[in-house]
Amino acid sequence: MEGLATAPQPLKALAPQQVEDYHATGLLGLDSFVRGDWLAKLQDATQEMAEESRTVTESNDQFDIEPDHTPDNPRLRRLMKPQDHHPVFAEFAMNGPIVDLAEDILGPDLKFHHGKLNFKWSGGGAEIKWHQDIPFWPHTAYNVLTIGVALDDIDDQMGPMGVVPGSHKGPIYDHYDSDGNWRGFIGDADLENVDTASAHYLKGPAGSITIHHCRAVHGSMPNNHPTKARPFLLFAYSAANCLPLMPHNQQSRFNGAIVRGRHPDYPLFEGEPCKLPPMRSKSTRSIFQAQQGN
Ligand SMILES: O=C(O)CCC(=O)C(=O)O
Repeated sequence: MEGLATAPQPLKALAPQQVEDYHATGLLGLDSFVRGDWLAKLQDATQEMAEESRTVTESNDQFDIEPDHTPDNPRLRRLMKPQDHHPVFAEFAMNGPIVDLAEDILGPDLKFHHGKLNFKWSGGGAEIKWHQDIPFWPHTAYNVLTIGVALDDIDDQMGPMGVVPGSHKGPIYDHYDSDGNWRGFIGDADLENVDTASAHYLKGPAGSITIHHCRAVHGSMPNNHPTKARPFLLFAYSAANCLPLMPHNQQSRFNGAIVRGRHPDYPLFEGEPCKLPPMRSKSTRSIFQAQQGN
């Protein structure tokens, strides 16, 4: 694949082998990377947000809720734009230790794309079907990645995210159905060509990290833990010369913020185009709404 960023020297958080592994497989997992104060502050902010969601009766620009969410029994799917709703999330996205990881992989000029906090509630919290990220938000090139932080311990039962190694070097699959409707996942016929059985699952103690390439095929099963939600904080970054081709689905004052280095003189273009998603609409507000149809 063309256009891979050269890792800056010296690296700030990763070993050279880890950067190489990321480029070879399209994913990287790091156990207990976020610790101490940062982890405690993120967990507290998450708890505050879950409490705030009790008053919500239908999904809005902040909370994506399951159909049976109630004040006594909140069932959150996602907090959209966590960076806009709590200063701890904003500070973490702009200056937290994960920014070094993004810089080590993408290079010194680094841009924030978007953030989300997927809750995947206990007792069946929604699956996320196999998909690639880049069809949701195409860019001029593919130096785009997402960093996920487990905000609680995650085990097999809790629907950990699985990423198919090497799939970032394969095709970009159609995320529309055969009638041309946006569905936000890869159809069964295409999935036959993806070795989902080889997926690497992010499990581990709270503070563990996953990094996945924007073309990597990934997804997760429902959370079948009887009592524990699976809060998983995700922030996407790109090399600064890799520009979004469509408006962001959600307006955030952080969209496009340069978090390291400088705004580039020229954009980077990679040859292979990505089919565009529909223009912003209710059905594209969150992957849960697109995939589950509610
Ligand atoms: O929360 C997960 O398990 C997967 C996250 C993801 O793929 C997404 O939100 O696009």
